[in-house]
Amino acid sequence: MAKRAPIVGVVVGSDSDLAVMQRCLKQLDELGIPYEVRVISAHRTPAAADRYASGAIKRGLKVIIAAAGMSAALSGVLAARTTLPVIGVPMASGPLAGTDAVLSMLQMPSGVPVGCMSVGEAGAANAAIYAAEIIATSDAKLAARLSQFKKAQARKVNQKDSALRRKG
Ligand code: RP5
Repeated sequence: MAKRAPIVGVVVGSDSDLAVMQRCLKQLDELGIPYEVRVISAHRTPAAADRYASGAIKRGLKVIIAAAGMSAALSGVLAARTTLPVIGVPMASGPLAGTDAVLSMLQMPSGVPVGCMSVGEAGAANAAIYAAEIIATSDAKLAARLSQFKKAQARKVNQKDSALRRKG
């Protein structure tokens, strides 16, 4: 079967972010969303960040997920150059363990929005789900898969609750 063209662009500021972002890629796979992964740095490769964001719509992307740590400018820089929704995932890298990254994503100036997820693995998973929710507004099949995902998640919690109550 031919590989489907990516509709989500996952950009990491460094390859050191990739281990945590595996959670995002796994979640995108599970939801059946084709994606691409790039290492692009707002500070170390600013021209590439500019090119990537300004060409993203033309290449068929619907959402960009940007993960970065420390002084995390990546999501904001990408958002500055596209009208696609940009979802930021703060990485817990560096001595401030993500506090710095979360603040830079939360404190975007008016006119350049970035959707800021939680720090680390939970944020990585949520970025994939959030991207899916955006795309699902015009994709009924994906909306159905998301609904199944949420039901399965609730079932798992209920099973744990029942097991605990059986133990007494
Ligand atoms: C950020 O700085 C990256 O997103 C990464 O989280 C952090 C450290 O990068 P490396 O020094 O490990 O490449 O730009």
